[in-house]
Amino acid sequence: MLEIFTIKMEDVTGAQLIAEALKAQNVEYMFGIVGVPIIEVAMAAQASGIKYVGMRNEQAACYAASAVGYLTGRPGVCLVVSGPGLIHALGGMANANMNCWPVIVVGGSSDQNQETTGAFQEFPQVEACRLYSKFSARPSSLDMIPSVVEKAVRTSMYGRPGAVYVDISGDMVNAKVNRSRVREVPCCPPPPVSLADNMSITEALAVLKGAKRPLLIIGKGAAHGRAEGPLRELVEGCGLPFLPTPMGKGLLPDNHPNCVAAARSRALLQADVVVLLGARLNWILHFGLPPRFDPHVKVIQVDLCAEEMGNNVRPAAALLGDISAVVKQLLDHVRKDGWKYPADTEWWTTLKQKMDANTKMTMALALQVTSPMTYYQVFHHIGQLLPRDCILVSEGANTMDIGRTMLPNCLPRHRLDAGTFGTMGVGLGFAIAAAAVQRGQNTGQRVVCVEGDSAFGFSGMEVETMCRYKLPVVIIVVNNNGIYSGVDAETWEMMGKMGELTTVAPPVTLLPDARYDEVMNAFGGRGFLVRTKEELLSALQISLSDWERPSLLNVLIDPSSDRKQQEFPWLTRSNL
Ligand SMILES: Cc1ncc(C[n+]2csc(CCOP(=O)(O)OP(=O)(O)O)c2C)c(N)n1
Ligand SMILES: *[C@@H]1O[C@H](CO)[C@@H](O)[C@H](O)[C@H]1NC(C)=O
Ligand SMILES: *[C@@H]1O[C@H](CO)[C@@H](O)[C@H](O)[C@H]1NC(C)=O
Ligand SMILES: [Mg+2]
Repeated sequence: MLEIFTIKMEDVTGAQLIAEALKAQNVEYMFGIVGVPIIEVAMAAQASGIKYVGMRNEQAACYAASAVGYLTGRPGVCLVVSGPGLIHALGGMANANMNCWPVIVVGGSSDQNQETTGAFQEFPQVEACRLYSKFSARPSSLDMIPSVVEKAVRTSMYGRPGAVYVDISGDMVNAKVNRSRVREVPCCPPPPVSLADNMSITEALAVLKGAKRPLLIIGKGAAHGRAEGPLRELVEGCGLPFLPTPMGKGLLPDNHPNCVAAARSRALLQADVVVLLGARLNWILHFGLPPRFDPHVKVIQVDLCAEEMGNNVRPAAALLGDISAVVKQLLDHVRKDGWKYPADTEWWTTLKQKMDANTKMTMALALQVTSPMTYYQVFHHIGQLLPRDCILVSEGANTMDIGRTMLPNCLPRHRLDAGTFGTMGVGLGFAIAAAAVQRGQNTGQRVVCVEGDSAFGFSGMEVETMCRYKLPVVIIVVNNNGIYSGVDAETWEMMGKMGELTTVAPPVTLLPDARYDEVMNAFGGRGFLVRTKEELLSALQISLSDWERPSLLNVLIDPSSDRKQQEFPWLTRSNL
C-alpha cells in the first residue's frame, strides 16, 4: 500500500511515460535506432519490460515492427530519431499501411522552443506522417501521453489496421511531471466484432448456391482476422474450391485437396461466382476484370472495411464485418439446409486437369539437372527439407514468384513477403521480427528467408542484427547476379573491356558471383557458398539444425534462369 502511494507521488519523465503507456497497451516489441532525443525512451522501454531490438536502418526496423503486428495481432513499435531517422521509417509505414498491418512509429523531434529556427534535424514530422498513416499526433503535454498512446494503439488495430505515428519532442522526453497528475489509461481491448446484416447473408447465399463455377479467394485480411477455423469448415462443409492470395497462403494448407492454386489463372478466368474473403481486387487479383476474370463474374465481397466494397467491381453481395464472424454467419445458414457444391462437376474436372498439367510441367523443370541450377531445381530441393511449420519470408521478383508456387505453406500467418506494395528490402526485417516472436513464444519454429540477390541487398546489414541477438534465421539468397536476371562472370569481364561499365552493363546486372555468404561470416554466422544440389541439401540441413546463430546460403544459379512461360505474360509485369 505504502509503496504504491510513494510511486504515485514521484516525478516521471516523458520517456518513462511513453514506455509505460506502451507496456500498459500490451506492446511487447520495439525495434529502432537510438540517438538524440530518444535514447532515454529505448532505455525506459527496456526498464518496463519491452523487448528492444536495435536495428541498422529505421526502414528495416519499421518492417520488423509491422510484421510483429501481423504475426501477433498486437502492434510492434518502431522507435526513431528526428528528421532522417523518421524519414527512413516512412517506407516501413507506407508498406504497413498498404498491407493493413498495425504498427506504431514513435519519433523523437527537435525541441518545441526551437521550432522554425533550423534546429538539429528539424522536420514537420507529424505532417509528414499523415500520408503514410491512419493517425499522426503529438501529445500536447506530458500528462496526455498515455491517452495518445492508447489512441494510437487502438487506431492501429481497429477498423482496417494500419500505421500510426506518435511524436515526442526532445524537451518532452526528459521533462518531468508529478505522476499524480497523469491519468492512467487501461489497455484497449481487441477490436469489437461486427457482423454482416442478415439480408446480405441471404443474398450472398442465393448467389453462391446458384454458382456453376464457384471460387473462394482467401486473402491476408482473413489471415489477420484469424478466420482459419470457420474457413476450413466452409471449404470442407460446402466442398468449395479455394485460392489463396500470396499471404493468404497457409490459412488452409497448400496441399489441401480443395486448393486450386496450381490452376490459378484458369480458376480466376472461369469462375462465375467469387467469394472474396479479406482480399482486395487490386493488381494482385488483376482488378477482378477481364482478361483475367469473366466479365460477368459475380463477386460476394467479405471485408471489414466498408470503403473497400465495390472497388473495381460492384459486388453482388457486400458482407461488411469481421471475416471470421461473417464466415460463421454463412456457416450457420448452410448448416441448416446442408447445401454442398457437388464434387462431380465439370468445374472440378477442369480445375483438376489444369492442376495436374501445371504440376507436371513444374515437376519436369524441377527435376532437370543443369549446372548451374535453375530456380525450379533450387526451390524443389529447398521445399523437400523445409519444416512444415516454418515461417517463410520471401522477396525478389523471380525468386518470390517462382518460390511462391513451389514452397508450401501449411499454417496461417506463416508467410511474409513483398506484399501489396511490392516492396523489396522487407525480408530481413520481417525475419528478425518473426525470429524474435518465435523466441518470445518458444514455439520452436524456424524462420527461413528466401531472398533474391537484389532484394537481399536492400537491408543486408541486418545480418549483423541477427548475429548480435543470435537469431537463428536461415537466409537463402537465390543469386542470379541481378534483378530478374544477370550475366556470368565471363560476360561481365567482357563488358568491362567493351567500354565504361556504367553505360555498357545492363541496368539489371549486379556483381557476378557476389559472396553474400561472407557477409554472414563477417559477423560470426554461418555462410555457405552453394553451387550444386548436394551442397544445397547439406548446407540447409546444417543450418536447420543450428539454433545458436543465423546462416546464409548463397546459392549461385544460372543467371539466365527464367520463369516458365506464363499464360498471361504481360501481367507478370505487374509483379515487378
Ligand atoms: C523498394 C523497391 N525498389 C525497387 C523495386 C523494383 N524491383 C522489383 S523486384 C526487384 C529485385 C528483383 O531481383 P532479385 O531480388 O535479385 O530477384 P530475382 O528476380 O533476380 O530472382 C526490384 C529492384 C521494388 N519492387 N521495390
Ligand atoms: C506530487 O504530488 C503530490 C500530491 O499533490 C505531492 O504530495 C507530492 O509531494 C508531489 N511530488 C513531487 C515529487 O513533487
Ligand atoms: C439473423 O439470422 C440469425 C440466424 O438465422 C437469426 O438468429 C437472427 O434472429 C436474425 N436477425 C435478424 C435481425 O433478423
Ligand atoms: Mg536476382
